Amino acid sequence: MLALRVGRITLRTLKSTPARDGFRMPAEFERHSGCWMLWPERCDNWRDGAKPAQRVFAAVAAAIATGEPVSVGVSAQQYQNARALLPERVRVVELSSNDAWVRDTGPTFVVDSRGRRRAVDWRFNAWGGLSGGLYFPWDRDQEVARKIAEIESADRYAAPLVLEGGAIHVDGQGTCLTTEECLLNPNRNPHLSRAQIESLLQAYLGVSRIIWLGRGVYLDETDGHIDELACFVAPGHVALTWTEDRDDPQYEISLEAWQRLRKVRDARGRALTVHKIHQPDPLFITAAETAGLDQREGTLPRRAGDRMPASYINFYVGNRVLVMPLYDKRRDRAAARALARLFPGRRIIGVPTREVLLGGGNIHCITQQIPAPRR
Ligand code: KQY
Repeated sequence: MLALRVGRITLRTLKSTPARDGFRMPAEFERHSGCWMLWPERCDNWRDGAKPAQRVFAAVAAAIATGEPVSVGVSAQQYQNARALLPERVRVVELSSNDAWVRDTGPTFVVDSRGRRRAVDWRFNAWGGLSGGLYFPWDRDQEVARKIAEIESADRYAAPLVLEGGAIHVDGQGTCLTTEECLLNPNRNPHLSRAQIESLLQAYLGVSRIIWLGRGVYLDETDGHIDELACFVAPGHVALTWTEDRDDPQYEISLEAWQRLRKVRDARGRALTVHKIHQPDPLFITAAETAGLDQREGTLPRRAGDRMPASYINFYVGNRVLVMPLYDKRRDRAAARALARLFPGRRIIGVPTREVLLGGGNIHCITQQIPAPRR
């Protein structure tokens, strides 16, 4: 066990596992102490000097901050700009990273029944490393989880598994939802079998049942993160992105996920109720949008005409609000109504997030909840 003394608190890197120590990852819809985000700035991923994306990140932070404290990590160069664009109630902290996907680079927090909270620090390889990864280098991203854990005074488990937070969802009652396309992808943990990956998920998330879906959302550059495809909205209830268009390649993907979800049981033996949320109509990158990007070797190039992995599932469930992406008037309203029915205690706030989608993700990907410790 390595230890670091911060004031009167000693922060430890633990050699045990969360499950062995009685910790579990709570569901996102359980109570939070706060939320972390990172500030977008790299000009090869965020067009026009990242200015349009920064405005959207600020709107997301402002919406979440109505119900819980929000912290935003930002580079030294962007500190003053971020401070000026973010509401005063949002804490701005200097913290370097390679990009702004804290769902994937931040810690996964776990809690126990004694009111303690700890952090799981996964290995990160920029969604596939040197074979299929999205950029190089990613050394600062690898350090994000540890830095946030220290700021939050959380002891840390260093998990021996390449995993991004967007690749898992849990119900807080022993069940984890994930996809084969991502977690079994040879560009993540080629030396581990499915059974070994399952046992690491059990050990580090404190779950006993893994539900595997097949592929993620069509053309999702993360290799099919679950957080675009499906999520728990309550124990025993899953929301799934959906389309009725049989000619859309997403149709088959969603149908197969639905069929699997209808067959499985969760950790407590319950059958799952699946709530279909119709996807937005297909969205494509425009030439004007790609023209605003810097070209850089080692970064996945974006091409005009490419379809983006738009889904309403990539929302954030805050203490008082649910912050959802808006794309097109035709579909937004139905999705908002469906989410309002699924989260009756929360105000639904929609934020137009095309600028985040252009970077390859959405609201869930740019946020990371800190669960409230519970006794
Ligand atoms: O899906 C997510 N959790 C993150 C998307 C990252 C995209 C990087 N360009």
